[in-house]
Amino acid sequence: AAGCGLGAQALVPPAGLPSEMPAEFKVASGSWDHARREVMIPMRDGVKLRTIILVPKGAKDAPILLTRTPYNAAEQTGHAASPHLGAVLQGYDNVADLIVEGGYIRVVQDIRGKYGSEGDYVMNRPLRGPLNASSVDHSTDTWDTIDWLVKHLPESNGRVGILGISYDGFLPLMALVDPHPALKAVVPMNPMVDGWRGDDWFHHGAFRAQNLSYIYEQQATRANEARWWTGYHDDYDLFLQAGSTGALAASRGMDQLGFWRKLTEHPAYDAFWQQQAMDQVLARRGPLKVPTLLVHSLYDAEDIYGALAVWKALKPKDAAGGLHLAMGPWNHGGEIGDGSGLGPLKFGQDTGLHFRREILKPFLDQHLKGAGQADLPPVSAFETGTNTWRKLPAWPVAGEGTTTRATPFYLEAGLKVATTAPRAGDAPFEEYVSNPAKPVPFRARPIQAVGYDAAHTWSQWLTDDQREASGRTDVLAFVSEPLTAPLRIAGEPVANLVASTSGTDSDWVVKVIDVYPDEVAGQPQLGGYQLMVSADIFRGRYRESAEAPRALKPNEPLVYRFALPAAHHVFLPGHRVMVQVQSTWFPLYDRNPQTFVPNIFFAQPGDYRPATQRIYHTPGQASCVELPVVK
Ligand code: PG9
Repeated sequence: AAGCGLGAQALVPPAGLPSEMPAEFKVASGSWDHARREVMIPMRDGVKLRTIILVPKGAKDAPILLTRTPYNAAEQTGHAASPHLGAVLQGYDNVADLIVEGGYIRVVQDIRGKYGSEGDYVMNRPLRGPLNASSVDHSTDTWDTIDWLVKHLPESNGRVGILGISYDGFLPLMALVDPHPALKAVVPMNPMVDGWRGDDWFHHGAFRAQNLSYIYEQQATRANEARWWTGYHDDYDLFLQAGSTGALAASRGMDQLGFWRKLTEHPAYDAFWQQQAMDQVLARRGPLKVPTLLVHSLYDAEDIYGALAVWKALKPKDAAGGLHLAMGPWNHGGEIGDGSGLGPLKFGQDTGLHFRREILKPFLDQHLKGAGQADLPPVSAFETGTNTWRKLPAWPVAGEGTTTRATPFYLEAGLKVATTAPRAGDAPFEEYVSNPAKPVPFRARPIQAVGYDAAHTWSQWLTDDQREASGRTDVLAFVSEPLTAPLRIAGEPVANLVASTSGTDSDWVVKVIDVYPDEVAGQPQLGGYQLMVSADIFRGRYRESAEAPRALKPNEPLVYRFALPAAHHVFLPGHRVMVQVQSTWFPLYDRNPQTFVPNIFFAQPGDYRPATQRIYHTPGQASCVELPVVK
């Protein structure tokens, strides 16, 4: 029956040659050290969620460790084709060593609307309420899932922990809303908490443009079959050629995607974002009901805001002491892997293993296995610079008998940083031209798209050497004299810029940088290194109100005060404190056209204009960064 053009199509199976493929192939799992079950768990609205359950052979009274994910449960429980659970779990969202050694039943579930689960998909599905008129959300789906698990897994001890990274760290926070009684431990790792203030979608109102590809792939199809395409080796070119992010998204058909439409309809911090902020959602519900271990990464390139925002919101209500915090020198999710170093940095120990063995394991043993009270301090925090784990009574404090004081480090004439206030008579400001046609690359070009395989270094870009930027005329690099004593900081630096722009809108990027000595005997490649300790961007139109953007008055020195991500760092003697200021950070963030437009997502080509920026440093107009110095 084969004919030209019919190719491999067999119109009718030729008689006399039966298929070689069995109707249903049975995996020979006799030698496996675990049983693999795949079930569709019914939610209260009838939608069924694909749930993969891995039960260690011979399990009895075993605790359950659950992860819910939009990133494919089959992949997360199939990192290797192996009969050994440890090999199968080597990868995202699993703490494989702890799960295997602890004899846990491992459960990973596709959330509603993604991969093997039924139902429809809504990005970070909000709680039932003003943003969700349906009868279900991640709180109810988790409740129904846990209820099913404890009733259908006779091998379990009826105690469930939920943990996950990022989006999968946001889902455990949802589980804390009306928690199921069998939920005994919650571990949100690097959770998405507030998408506008400082997590994945915006930072202080500037849009994280490189996440377009994520939205495209997550929302276009149930199993992410539609892949983002570019045509440029350098993401800098893709985004610059496209003009606004709205134009790029439209060229990719993203107007079909509900979340993209919602993003463009809510560029400001309105009710859409305020009502989703999980730190506030949980704070409004009163004291924590389930022991929770928040995990924060100091070099988190994706959700550097969330965990500490939840800590700040809930700790004051935590009389029972059920809330703990672990903070390490990791990238986003780095705590589940080898934490011996990051980029050029070496920490002298596997900080990831320390976290799993000395912090996470005692926490889970206590709450899921009924082991004794874990000897855990409220805060376990790694201090960079000295490479020291510290057990702290709270955060941000630096330890017993210490106080932390917001100390101004002033930007001064001659591109200096000093703790003495600027003097009258010095040059009143520094000036640079910010040109949207030549935005400052956020890292050395060619800039890769966001990616997580071995070929991508996205996950460590926060440790990139900032010399790339400090040599540019559109970046101001203020620097101190070499320190003569250690400078220890613990908490959030706060930028206080007195700045003007010749435009009517502007972004301000402030970076606090540890400048290494010109030569470093122990690690020559760190000679003169400019390591970011804390950095963020602020979209000027929101300086008076995050909810109601306003045009800036041209050439008017205005105060911009905004928090930078938390640091727990010691600037060692011989190092210097640098503060860099610039007005673009591209293409991680979209460009501010620097003329006030109703909606930057849809700025027109003619709106993008160069602007002359001034950073003031005179008495009364003294720009500074307040560092949380430990006394
Ligand atoms: N927080 C990660 C992310 C979310 C949305 C866009 C890009 C990254 C994550 O869940 O992996």
